[in-house]
Amino acid sequence: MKHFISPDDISDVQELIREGLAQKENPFKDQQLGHQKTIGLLFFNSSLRTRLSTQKAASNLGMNVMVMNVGSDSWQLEMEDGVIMDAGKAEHIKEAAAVIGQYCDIIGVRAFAELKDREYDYREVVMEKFRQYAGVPIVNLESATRHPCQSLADLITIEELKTKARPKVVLTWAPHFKPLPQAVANSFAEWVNLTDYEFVIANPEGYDLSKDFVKNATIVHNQEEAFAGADFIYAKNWSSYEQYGQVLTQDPAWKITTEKMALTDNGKFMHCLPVRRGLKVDDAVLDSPASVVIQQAGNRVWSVQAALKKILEG
Ligand code: AN0
Ligand code: CP
Repeated sequence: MKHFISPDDISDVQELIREGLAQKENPFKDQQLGHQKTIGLLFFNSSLRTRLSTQKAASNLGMNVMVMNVGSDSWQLEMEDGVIMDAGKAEHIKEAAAVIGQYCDIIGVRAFAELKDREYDYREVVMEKFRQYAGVPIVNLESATRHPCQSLADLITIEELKTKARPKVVLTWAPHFKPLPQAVANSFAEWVNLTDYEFVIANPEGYDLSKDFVKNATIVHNQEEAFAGADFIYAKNWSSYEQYGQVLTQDPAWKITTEKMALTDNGKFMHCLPVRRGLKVDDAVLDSPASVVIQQAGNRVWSVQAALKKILEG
């Protein structure tokens, strides 16, 4: 595997899930693979899970790890070509990515959507510039439109917990007051579409995700209807794709409650975290045995460890 930016970089999702589970079973089996190799983790945005799980996975593979918060620890980076750099940004991505590529064998990048200009965000400018100029493999630690390390961990978790060959998986929008990116939801849809699960997406009118990610998934605008008989409820807030980056509603009727979970077939509750208690989901759901969010976050180590292994193998 060359990069881990989108599912286009992988050949077989089931094989990658199996590799994640094998890493979980035996975390140090490939410790020689990363010996004397260095990974640089670049964060344009905050992180708890991605930062620590990737650091841990890389160290399990024997790698040296360097972490930098871009912009606050380093210079601020200019992404546009052909500009006269007479404002705040002191360094261009062309030099910065190429220089970091001199120090690292793999580079992980987190750069969220700005949610101002849909065309700009969906061009994946930051990830593509790193791919273009770094000269080494790039791992997507959540870009403007995708979060593959999260999605692979989500599928690993579903595979561990499913009680049916073909579980019903529901991605549901949940309320939030702040505009959040579509990346986690897009990516979850994109990866579930690589499986044979029954897949339903529930969101209010105006919140349909891009067709490029949703493909043939069933979209409903009635949450209760979606929850009926579900095996997995994956909650996430996202801002509108249609009216780009806007919060169109904060309707508390979309919050995940015990009553709604009772409509499922003993369904498990999933969320990528961080989650705002009481706003998106009731404490009673998060604190119930149905919630698998900690196991899911734990699996972030094994998902990225599987991806790093494939890259180190070339
Ligand atoms: C981010 C998002 O929604 O994309 C990161 C989630 C992993 N969440 C927040 O900004 C709260
Ligand atoms: N789920 C996830 O990516 O969490 P962080 O933003 O804390 O890394």
